[in-house]
Amino acid sequence: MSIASHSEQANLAQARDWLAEARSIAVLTGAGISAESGIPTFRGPGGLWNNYRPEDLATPEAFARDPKLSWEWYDWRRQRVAAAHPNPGHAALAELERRVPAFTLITQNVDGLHRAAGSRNVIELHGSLWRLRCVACAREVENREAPLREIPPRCSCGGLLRPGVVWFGEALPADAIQQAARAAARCDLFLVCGTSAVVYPAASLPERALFAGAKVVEINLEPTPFSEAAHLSLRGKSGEILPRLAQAVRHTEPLI
Ligand code: BV8
Ligand code: ZN
Repeated sequence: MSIASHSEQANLAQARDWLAEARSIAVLTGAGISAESGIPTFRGPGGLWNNYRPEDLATPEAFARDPKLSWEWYDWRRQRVAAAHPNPGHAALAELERRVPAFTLITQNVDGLHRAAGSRNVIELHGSLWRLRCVACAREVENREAPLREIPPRCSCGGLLRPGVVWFGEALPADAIQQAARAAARCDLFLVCGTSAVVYPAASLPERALFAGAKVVEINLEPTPFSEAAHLSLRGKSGEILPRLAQAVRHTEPLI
């Protein structure tokens, strides 16, 4: 644990005060919150995308061109996630949800670790690695095989199954992005955690909260394009910072 400088201590104290007063909180998380669970992030040091270009693999064209290659990448990621466990950052957000009257967790992650940590009201903007969808009959199935028995996996109708995630160029689920936008516009405190804030429309949510008058606190290992706009940008690991923020609401009785 790095010895925080005076200003970092002051920033943390300010964030804890806003947390203690908040009646409604919305949170946007990205791959950074799962990094301490051993899941590589997309960008930044050791990121997934460093070996692949997003355009190459996380697109409908890539899947249509070579479903086997696409599935080999997703099968590898599913196996990485299956071996991972939620970390103290996920747990802190699950605890916050139990103690704050209105709490919405919006995630870009597809690993399912927020639910595994006990979070209940989770909006998965980019879908889930564990849901598959048939390209022929559109049936959706939950599949936890790691590794997959057959690559590419097939639907009972014989059609090809694709990962139930949102690829570049694809629209996000309308209900998910609408619910997320509503939560961002209504909250009094918005936390944005472990995201490089470059993928839209998810990255527009912190701005929406800001314009609606919420206090916005970023928690991230490195600066992002949003760091300047945030009221506070706490530099460090989410697995260390979030539990220290959650302490601020420990005086309240759990609501559920
Ligand atoms: C859409 C799939 C339209 C699932 C993903 C030009 C300008 C603006 C926008 C665009 C543009 N060109 C194209 C677009 C649109 C495009 C986009 O935003 N592109 C970007 C790259 C410029 N967006 C889309 O295509 C979206 N769809 O716009 O559709 C439309 C509308 C109607 C009808 C039809 C079409 C779809 C976007 C979703 C793409 N899918 N993934 C999967 O395989 O995972 S995106 C991918 O990036 C993941 O979902 C990931 O969640 C997401 C964002 O990445 P992050 O989560 O932020 O992760 P990253 O590694 O980048 O950053 C991690 C951060 O954590 C770092 O800052 C690091 O420092 C920090 N960190 C690391 N460790 C820690 C930590 N922080 C704290 N603690 C730690 N321990
Ligand atoms: Zn089918």
